[in-house]
Amino acid sequence: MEEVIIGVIDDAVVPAWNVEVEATMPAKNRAFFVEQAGQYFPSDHVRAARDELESFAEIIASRGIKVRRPALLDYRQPFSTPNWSSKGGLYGAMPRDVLLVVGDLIIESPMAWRSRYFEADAYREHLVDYFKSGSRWISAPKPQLKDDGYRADYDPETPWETKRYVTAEAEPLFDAADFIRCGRDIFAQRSHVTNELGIDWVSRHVGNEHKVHVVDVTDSSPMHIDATFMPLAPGKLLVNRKRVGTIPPQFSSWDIRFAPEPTIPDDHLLYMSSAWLTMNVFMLNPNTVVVEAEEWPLVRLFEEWGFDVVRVPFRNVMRFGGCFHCVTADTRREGSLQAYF
Ligand code: DAV
Repeated sequence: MEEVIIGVIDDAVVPAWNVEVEATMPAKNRAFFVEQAGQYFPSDHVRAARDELESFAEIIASRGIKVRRPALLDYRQPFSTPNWSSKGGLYGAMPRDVLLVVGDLIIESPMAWRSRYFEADAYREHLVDYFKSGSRWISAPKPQLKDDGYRADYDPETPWETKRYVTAEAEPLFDAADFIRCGRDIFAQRSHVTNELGIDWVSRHVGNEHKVHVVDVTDSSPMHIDATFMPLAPGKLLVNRKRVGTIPPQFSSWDIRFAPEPTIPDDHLLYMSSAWLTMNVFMLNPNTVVVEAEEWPLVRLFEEWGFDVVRVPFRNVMRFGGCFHCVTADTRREGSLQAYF
């Protein structure tokens, strides 16, 4: 790892509760979202999360890795397009969702949540800078996100087996975090925020050097592959056994392990995700993994597996829907493009 963007949380705003939010957010938090949309999250939670996030950024920088941070923006500002309006934005906390980095290509994602329509703006200064130093910076076609882009018949209560996704196929949509790369191969999931046209769009734009494969995911509210399917290093794959159906054949000779059940207490409020964020770990190099400090079963699994483990407290950040992998976008790593399969 040479360079990474790490999000900021100070300016986080509760996103408007639309169908596409309802499809992926914990149902028990519905009232909170509906009442608080467009307002700051509770300040004690934000402060505690910020302290952890800043410590994490310092740990990364102290290892000689260049750290960039997004701009703080006023996400309480309402905005509109000719087709709809939003009470506000969300945050600049999760660069992994917004920016898809494939070698020297940086792609701004066409995000399915209306509240996230302008989220790439937080990274603008860095994107221009990367462009000036030679990156091929592009944005996927800006989605229109009209009402017909979402399924009117979508019901979050439908059991998984008969479930459809909340996003239709009206236009390409994807979040970068629904893709995870192993050298030349990129593994993707269809989710509520990434549709088939979105996966096709990425496949065509990463060129002949890369191939996109779709993973068979059985998650009932899929949004982002990085609490589901985590290639860690050559030959080592961490899988959420509750969410992956058939493991892609490419991994047949890899050492595959299943993530242990999270140990986060039930009364620890996670506004925006399940507790499986525990497996949303971050690799500093092929041997070193950053893990949430209290997740002892996962820490032990990694130690037995031969990794050096860096334990960092992050449960307050996790309230906001992401762990170490989500809050980062690694823009430069050492080494050349490899084929691992
Ligand atoms: O487990 O709720 C979280 C994905 C992080 N962006 C979950 C998925």
